[in-house]
Amino acid sequence: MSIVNLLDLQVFDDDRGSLVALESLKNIPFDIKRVYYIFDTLAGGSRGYHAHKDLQQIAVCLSGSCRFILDDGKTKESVVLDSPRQGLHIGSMVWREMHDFSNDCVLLVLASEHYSEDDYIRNYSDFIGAVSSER
Ligand code: T46
Repeated sequence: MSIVNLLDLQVFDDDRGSLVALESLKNIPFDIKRVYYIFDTLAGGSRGYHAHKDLQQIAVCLSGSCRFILDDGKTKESVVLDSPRQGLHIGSMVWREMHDFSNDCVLLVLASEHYSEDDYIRNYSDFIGAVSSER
């Protein structure tokens, strides 16, 4: 099974433009506790390089594009986000990296929990150790 889980968001297109609504436990499969966005990323810069113990997130590229690498410790996959019509669902215990940000990239992220540094695994060896012991 692929670890890249792209959700097609319902878009209300009409002659004025387009609108997408994101609702907890409706088209977003968790209760949204936090929203953040990433913008003004430097050319050639990369972000992420961590996993979360419990957090679930949906990332939507509102403008421009970027590329995620997702890794569950067994499989590593790459996916380009370049549409506000799709959301990438990132579950817990998935290592993520973000690369290839376009100048105009605005990345919106919906999170299932409030911010907690304790939920992060920022060392790849620790991540591999944790997923191996779960199996
Ligand atoms: C993720 C990817 C997709 C806060 O204070 N509150 C927050 O809610 C967040 C997300 C971050 N921060 C602080 C912590 C750091 O001092 O903002 C700073 C930058 O965070 P970080 O280096 O973790 O950013 P990214 O882009 O590497 O990762 C972020 C999220 O942290 C992470 O959960 O999955 O985006």
